[in-house]
Amino acid sequence: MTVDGIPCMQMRGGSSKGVYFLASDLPTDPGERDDLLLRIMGSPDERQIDGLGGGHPLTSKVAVISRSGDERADVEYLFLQVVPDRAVVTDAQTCGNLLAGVGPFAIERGLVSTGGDTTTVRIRIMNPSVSFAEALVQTPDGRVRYDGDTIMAGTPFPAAPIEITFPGDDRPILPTGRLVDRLAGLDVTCVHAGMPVVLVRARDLGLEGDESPQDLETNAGLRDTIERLRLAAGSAMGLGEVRDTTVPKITIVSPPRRDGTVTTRTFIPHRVHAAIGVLGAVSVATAVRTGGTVAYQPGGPLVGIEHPTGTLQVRVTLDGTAAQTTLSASSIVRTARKLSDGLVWPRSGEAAA
Ligand code: NQM
Repeated sequence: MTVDGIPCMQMRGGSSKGVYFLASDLPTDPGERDDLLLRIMGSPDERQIDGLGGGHPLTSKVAVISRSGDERADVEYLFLQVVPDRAVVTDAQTCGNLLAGVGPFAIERGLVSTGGDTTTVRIRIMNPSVSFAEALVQTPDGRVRYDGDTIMAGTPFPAAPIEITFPGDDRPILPTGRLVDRLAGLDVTCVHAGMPVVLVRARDLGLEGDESPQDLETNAGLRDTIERLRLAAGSAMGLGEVRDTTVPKITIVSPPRRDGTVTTRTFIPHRVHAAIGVLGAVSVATAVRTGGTVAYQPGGPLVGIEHPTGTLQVRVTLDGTAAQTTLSASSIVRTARKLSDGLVWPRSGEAAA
């Protein structure tokens, strides 16, 4: 069977990299769509050598964009994580990093018209948990501008800033209703302010908290503990059986080493993030500013999240106190870059036995 090329754009979005599609260029049936995406990205294969995926969860991501029927949004964004080494495509989480490319992609594909030097793109997020975001994209001369001076930790090169704001809602950020839970023998805080995250103190795991991702990933005992904790937290947080999903994330917290508020290392959930996810960082920041959690630090709305490749600044505005805390707004600055625009040909064969 001859398969025609499928239009797509490759973009770096924040500190991740992915393939962006118009929904109308993909099958509407989710099973057929996911099968096609596995064949486009090169999964299942740790190296994804036969596809566009980069052999790591942060470079094996897909954004599906369409015009929105909701009057509160211009476009809809569905994020799909294509697992590199397994035949799994999951929509259980969104991705705040690929989100940075959604505004530019929507403008490039003519779904949103530019409106002056900057253009606001209103995005409805179709994955569970976060529902809307607004992205302020630089658009001088009616075109998306990618180059600029903003350096974003986790990406070595400067680019044009994209300011992303998330409205909050009235859901408590602590899904278990407790500031601290005892799970898998550890005191942890389970938080969900856009991304389900379990916070655990480095010292409770016998760690300093500033170990390299590679040292953490190769520590077999630690990986076992993290997975036991994750499975227990999944049901405590109402996420059900999480063995085959990419949530919750586990963030190891310790005191800041530089000018930030907290040091983090995040399992996403089996590899360790080279930086930290955007909504993961929003969740961590809300826990940092909520009295009584395992990460509490008093202070204002700006929280500096230190991670393996720098510091990410998140602004959070909270309402309520203790277990009743809610998030009323958050914002973050990201950058994005168009890498290629063209057609992709999916693999047709199955893996050799
Ligand atoms: O938390 C990685 C990333 C992400 C997700 C992950 C993200 C977010 O850095 O919003 O952006 O946690 O799986 O792209």
